[in-house]
Amino acid sequence: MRKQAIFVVVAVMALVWGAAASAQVGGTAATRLRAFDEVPAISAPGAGHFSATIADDGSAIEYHLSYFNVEGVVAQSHIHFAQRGVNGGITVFLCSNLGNGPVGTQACPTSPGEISGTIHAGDVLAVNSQGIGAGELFSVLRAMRAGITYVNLHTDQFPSGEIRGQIVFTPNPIIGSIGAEE
Ligand SMILES: [Cu+2]
Repeated sequence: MRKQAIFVVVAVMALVWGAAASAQVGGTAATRLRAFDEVPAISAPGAGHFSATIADDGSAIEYHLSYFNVEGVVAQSHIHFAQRGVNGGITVFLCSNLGNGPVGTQACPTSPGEISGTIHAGDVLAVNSQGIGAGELFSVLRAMRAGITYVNLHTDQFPSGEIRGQIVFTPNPIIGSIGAEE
């Protein structure tokens, strides 16, 4: 009987803990961009760095992207949805010089260059063939936490991408304990 009661208490605690953990979406995300990570790989000297902070409530991604030694004329950059080694759809425009992004898309500076910005739900594009709906920032964040998003920088010389990096997510430490959640 006593053992059973302990089991129930532990099970309930695990459930509460699990709920708290799954609500924890805040953290940081980063990647190095390089030509070798393109699919197929490209031999070019360009490199870049992407870093981002994801709000604890999952409502925004603040990012910074820099790049240098890019050979082609910078055309556009996006966050894509796919695992390493696979080319996937565009979920978010980071910048574009082609006039093909959503209203408000910033221009990409020539290399070396850097941009920063904030992504909200309204910036998420549908990738219907891969199950992401327009505005589904939570889907992008879920993919980002799982390592299934990448940043790609496209140039005129390499239109499908010249440098690329798979995004690695690091969650914020869970502050407080059970019952401390808002
Ligand atoms: Cu792209």
